[in-house]
Amino acid sequence: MEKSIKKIQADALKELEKASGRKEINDISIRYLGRKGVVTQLLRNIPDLPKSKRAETGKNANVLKKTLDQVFKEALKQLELKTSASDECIDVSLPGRPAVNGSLHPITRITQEICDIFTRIGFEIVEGPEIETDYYNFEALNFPKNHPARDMQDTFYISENIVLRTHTSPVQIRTMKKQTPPVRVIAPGKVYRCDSDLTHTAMFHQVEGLLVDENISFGDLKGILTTFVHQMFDDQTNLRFRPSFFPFTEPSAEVDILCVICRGKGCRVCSQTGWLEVLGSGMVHPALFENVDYDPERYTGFAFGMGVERIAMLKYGIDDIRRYFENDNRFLRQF
Ligand code: 2NM
Repeated sequence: MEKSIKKIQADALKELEKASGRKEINDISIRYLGRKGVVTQLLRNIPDLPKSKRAETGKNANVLKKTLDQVFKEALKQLELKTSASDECIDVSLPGRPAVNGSLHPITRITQEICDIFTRIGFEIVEGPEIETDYYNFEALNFPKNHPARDMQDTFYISENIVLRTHTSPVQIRTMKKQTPPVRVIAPGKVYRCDSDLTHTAMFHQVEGLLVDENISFGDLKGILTTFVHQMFDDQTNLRFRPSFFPFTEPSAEVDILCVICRGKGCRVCSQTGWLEVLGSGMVHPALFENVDYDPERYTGFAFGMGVERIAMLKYGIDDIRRYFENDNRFLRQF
């Protein structure tokens, strides 16, 4: 019996030496230690041995069981280490993964370009809340109580007197209430209107500007906005000032540029007019000065506003406003 225990161990180790895979090691383990395994049978037969041999053989058989158990476990562990080492090794000859560069959203880029042009000529950037009171969004800006823009159809109401701002002009009112002239500010930011189709989204971006001082004339408005258009598009761009109406300015003018697509001949983009509207503007209405406690006899000023999406569409030749908000990287990467 003593001899057979030693032989069992020797056989097992010899078999293990030849084994290469996980399955082979497991099979050997089952053959020796499994329910019908060699060692298991041996232990089961111990009660049938002569009494004098039982204790000694039992002890040796248990040692064999423990030894083989450890040896098999160790063999599996070594195999694991060897395979994970080869799985995890790095092929240094492979080309690296390209690092993808991020880029600014076209709306961010154009907003910054507009702001840069105006800050270079002395304007300051101001910001304000996107949730506004009826007073700052409409009342202080000289919108009459029955003005259609105040309609629930056009404005997002949070409550009777609280709205999502429909333009960034309330920021200019807040600025004028805080400081005295001269005031030279531009207000960039998100604005909201209850409106969406091919050319309108419920949220869009605006930059509005305001300049107030003594002796500011419509000539100053034309000079500053001509400089802006020449820097934004190119300095050969033809532009015109066309009479218009806004509640907060009098007189008011729309600024058009010669159509960048057809050069004035008339096409689909300019609706056959040869001109594209890029800005709204005008001389600040004296009623606004009253509302912010500026003396309308002493101060005059001009204001203007533009939609950033629209400027970017004209500059980059984008034909659908929804492209900005689809987050398709193939589109966004180009800017
Ligand atoms: C426009 C057109 C004309 C404008 C007016 C003001 C304020 F608050 F100072 F009076 N800010 N922006 C203005 C004037 C905006 O956008 C089409």
